[in-house]
Amino acid sequence: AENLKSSRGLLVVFEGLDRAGKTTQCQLLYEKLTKKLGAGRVRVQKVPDRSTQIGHAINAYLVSQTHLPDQAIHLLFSANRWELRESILSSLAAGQTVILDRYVPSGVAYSLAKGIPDMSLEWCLAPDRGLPQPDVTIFLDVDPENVKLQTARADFGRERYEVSEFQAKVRESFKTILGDDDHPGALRMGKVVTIDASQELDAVATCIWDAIKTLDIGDKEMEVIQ
Ligand code: FDM
Repeated sequence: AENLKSSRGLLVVFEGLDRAGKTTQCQLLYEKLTKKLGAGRVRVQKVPDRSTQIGHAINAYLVSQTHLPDQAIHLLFSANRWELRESILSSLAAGQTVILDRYVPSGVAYSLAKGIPDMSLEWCLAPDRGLPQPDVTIFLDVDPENVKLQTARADFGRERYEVSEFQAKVRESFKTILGDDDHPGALRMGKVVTIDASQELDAVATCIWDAIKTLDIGDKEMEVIQ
């Protein structure tokens, strides 16, 4: 994978509903890329980053310890991404590939799915404009009805947004944001690859690797989300 050896690191985003397998696939890709590129050349960043002060507030909201207006939690999620901006950019500049486990599309998709009239697509997207634009976005697509039935994922429902009717709306929002074969998405998120994540873990990993290894950013500069 010579094309992976560009001077800056790649910014890779994983997106999808809760329990789509993002965290597992982030780890598998991390291991594969580390083998190719060398130790320390890749890192995974979970978004939201629950370790910061803003992250603590987000966590308290997600586990229903606190109540916040929908607009306020939306802006906290965005602020949490802005907190990460500098470290993402410096990693990339130092040649380290950064894998993000969720990013801007989650921010927009979950808020939009609430169906609040004052929170339009435009409103939801505005605070994230200017954040680094990924080179590739991998959307792990699952049917929320199937997720609910998987016994291995029995702890589903712990957190605020883990309700399957809501997940179905989030899935539609993701499609609006990321687009599909026939429609361009509302957001420029680099090369968008949708993968049927109901397949076996290894099959999903293979699809992801196929998308990554053919990615050639050459000398492409980082762009921002517009
Ligand atoms: N989520 C995540 C949002 O609502 N907005 C965001 O900007 C982000 C990044 O928070 F339900 C939702 C998605 C999920 C929850 O995500 C926490 P993790 O992946 O379970 O930590």
